[in-house]
Amino acid sequence: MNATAPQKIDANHWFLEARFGMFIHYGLYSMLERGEWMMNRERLSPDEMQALAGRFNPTGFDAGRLCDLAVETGMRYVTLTTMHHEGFRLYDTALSEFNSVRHGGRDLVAELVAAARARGLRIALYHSLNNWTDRPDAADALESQTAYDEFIGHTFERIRELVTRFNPIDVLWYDGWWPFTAERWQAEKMNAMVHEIQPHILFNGRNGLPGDFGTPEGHLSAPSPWRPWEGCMTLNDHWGYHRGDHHWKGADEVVSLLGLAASGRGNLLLNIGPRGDGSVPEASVAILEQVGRWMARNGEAVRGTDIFTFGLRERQGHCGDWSHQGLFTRKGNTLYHLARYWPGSRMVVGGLETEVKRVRLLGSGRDLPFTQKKDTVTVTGLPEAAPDPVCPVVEFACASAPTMVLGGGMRIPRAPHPPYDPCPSDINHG
Ligand code: JFZ
Repeated sequence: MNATAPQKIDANHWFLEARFGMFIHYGLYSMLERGEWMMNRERLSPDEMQALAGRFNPTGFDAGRLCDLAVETGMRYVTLTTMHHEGFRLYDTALSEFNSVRHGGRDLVAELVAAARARGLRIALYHSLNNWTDRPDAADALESQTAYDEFIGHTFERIRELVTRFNPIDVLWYDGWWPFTAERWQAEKMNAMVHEIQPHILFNGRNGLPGDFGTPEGHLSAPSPWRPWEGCMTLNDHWGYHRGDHHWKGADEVVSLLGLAASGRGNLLLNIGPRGDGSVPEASVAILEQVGRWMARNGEAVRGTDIFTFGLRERQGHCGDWSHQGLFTRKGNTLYHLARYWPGSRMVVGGLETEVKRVRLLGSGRDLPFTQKKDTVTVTGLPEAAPDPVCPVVEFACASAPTMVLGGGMRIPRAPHPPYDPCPSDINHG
């Protein structure tokens, strides 16, 4: 039995259309205000965590507001940490007292699932396989067969209860696979158990199996060969709320991440880390609102896009080349240029191998004058200053599916040559 095959994500699957989701890291750690790993990094005892649970009071956690924010940002799904590594469950459970109903009187997963459903958002539940509070823990399980049997039994029970209580949901997002491989997690059996309860559910790849979609780490490029994928990113430098982290990404950086996801036909799962009381830091809200305004005007440049490689012929896979002015995405015969670095009233795009029929500034509805000579298009009549506060998009309607090729020299040589990149190992990271 192979729980990962056949592929569940067909051409019309919601996951391929979603493009943009909200990751929510919330738990007891949020009260500690130093990221979601603080219990581990500062060696907090179970007693200290119990005391913290006694004070858990998520008065600012507003599932409706969170989901409204996701919708307004142009997101199509939400991914919530139902239990992170600290082990605190944000849902009602018969299996542990260490939960948000016993402490705080709220089933936050139920609240979020209901709010998401009411708004037509898809739902992904993050769940850490191991945790630092339950005994036996993963370290015990590694050292003793009896502990292992008990540990795996508990893990299976927990997952079974989760997908039974929250049914249907769309994605089960495993994490915390330390210290086992798929085999020791009995991951095939685990997925099969979940499938029996929710046949449609998608799995990420963090129980050791490839899962239904790829999860690139630290970069947002499509797997090679392509398969459905999702890249997750923080809005500052931490997943869980950290009082000292003010290193926020600008809306323009978020849009670039979205553009990267779109050009690789993948999804961006963008994180927010609510504070201890569940309220969302104002800085996060402000960024998402800006991104939302950009999406309302320019969303078609990232939604429903096909894979587009602004490419070098000699490269394999989906590793694209770069532009001095921003990213490119494609949908059918249309090319979108996300011009993060605005050139002024005249824009030149070289390397285009397709005939351009029409050029427009997205959101303006006005056709722009342009000329095309060989592989180079020159657009004129553009505003001198960037016409969008975040990232203007110029749309090129083409006669056929656009392709772009540029190289390290001024023309593509008619003879084979090594890649221009200095370090071949950087090229095939797909
Ligand atoms: C994990 C968690 O430990 C972290 O707290 C957060 O929830 C994040 C989304 O997921 O962190 C990871 C997981 C995988 C890798 C790195 C960090 N990895 O594979 O390199």
